[in-house]
Amino acid sequence: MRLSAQTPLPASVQAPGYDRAVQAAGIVHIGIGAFHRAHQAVYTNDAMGAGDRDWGIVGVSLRSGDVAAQLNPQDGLYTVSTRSAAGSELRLIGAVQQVLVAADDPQAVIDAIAAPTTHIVSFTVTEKGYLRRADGSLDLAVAIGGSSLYRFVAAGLAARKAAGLRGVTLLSCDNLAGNGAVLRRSMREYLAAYHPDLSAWFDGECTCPATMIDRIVPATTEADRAAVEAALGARDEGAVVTEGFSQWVIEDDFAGPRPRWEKVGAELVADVAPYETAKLRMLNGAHSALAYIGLGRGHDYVHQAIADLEIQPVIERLMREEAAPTIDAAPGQDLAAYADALLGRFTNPALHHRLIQIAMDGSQKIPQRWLETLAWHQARGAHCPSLEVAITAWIAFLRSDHPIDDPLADKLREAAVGPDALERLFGDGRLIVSDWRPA
Ligand code: CS2
Repeated sequence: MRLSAQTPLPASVQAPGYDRAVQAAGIVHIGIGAFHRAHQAVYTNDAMGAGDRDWGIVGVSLRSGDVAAQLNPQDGLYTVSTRSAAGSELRLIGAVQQVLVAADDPQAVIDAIAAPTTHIVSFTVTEKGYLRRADGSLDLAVAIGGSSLYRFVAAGLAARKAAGLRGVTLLSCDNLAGNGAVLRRSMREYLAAYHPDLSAWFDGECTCPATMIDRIVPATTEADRAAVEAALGARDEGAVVTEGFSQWVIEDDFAGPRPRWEKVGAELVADVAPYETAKLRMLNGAHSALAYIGLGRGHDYVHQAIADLEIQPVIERLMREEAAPTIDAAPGQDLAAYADALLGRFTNPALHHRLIQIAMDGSQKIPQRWLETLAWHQARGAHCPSLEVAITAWIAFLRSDHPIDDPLADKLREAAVGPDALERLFGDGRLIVSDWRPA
């Protein structure tokens, strides 16, 4: 039997706790992968459980029909399993109402953004989904194409303006430095090129808050689905598996109403930068290093790589001595305690987080995860031995027979062969643009 609104829940599974059938959709979320379902959708579900109303989520996949096929036959319902050494806990999440596939029905996506009940359009489209060139500007030729977020947002905003509706908050939830500013800049460049009539309205009516998002969400496996089926008594094709930890820090700059996410664990702050920088350079920086060094040493999972006594000191040094000093901590932000907590999370043996999942899209991740730290130390005449090991491991990975899943895969593989790989990747005429230069 497939999970649906009719499924009787076992007593051990926590139910949504509000009447799903009467909630309007207040959020359109573009890029509804496992991360969104284990993170923002859970906060939103819990805000409705705490009494907020009309924050249902219309999920959008830009290209693939997979998530729509998982969730639509289940009335948008799915489970989140949190796993730790202490055991596993299962919850049913009711915030998602339906999933649209932009490639199949573009007008439905535009209509959802233009609906009067919609106040927030949020995004987890991964680093490469922002379609920026290496210099940070929007790739206008690609951005006018079929699977670009900009096309749908611009058309939805144009319809809102024409109908005399207010603007929306555009909320980026991707691991980019200054994700809100990146989205605002790219949206402005898109509108200036293709919808100049909307530019001033966008500036006056829409905001793009920065966010720091954090929860480790490995790709769901068939074994995970089977375990959920055994506990639930129904088949959940949309199941997601994650850790107990979850963090969301949001810049308090909304164009209109929003769920009271702060009632259910999110932090609304004036400046996200110290949290975001620490997360990118310490957590994600360590993750990418674990991925390339760990794969090179024959490991499959994060918890195996961090248990390797050759690797663990490299990661500790990366976080504590290389990344942490570059961060201008917020009052009360304790970076040493943060590093301790991260080691504990990486060690979680109940979470099977594949290194190859983290290794993908290195060209899009490495600048904000490693190179900003390297440039900071270089400007002070210092070295980063751990990050240098990590870069060497990345180059070895590019030369290996692992499949390279990266928008620059062909160019990277070509640049990585031969003795001048560092120069071709990071030197003059480089593939990866940053302020760091190899010595
Ligand atoms: C990981 C992140 O796949 C990756 O690159 O580093 O997805 C990481 O698990 C999340 O950012 C944790 O919040």
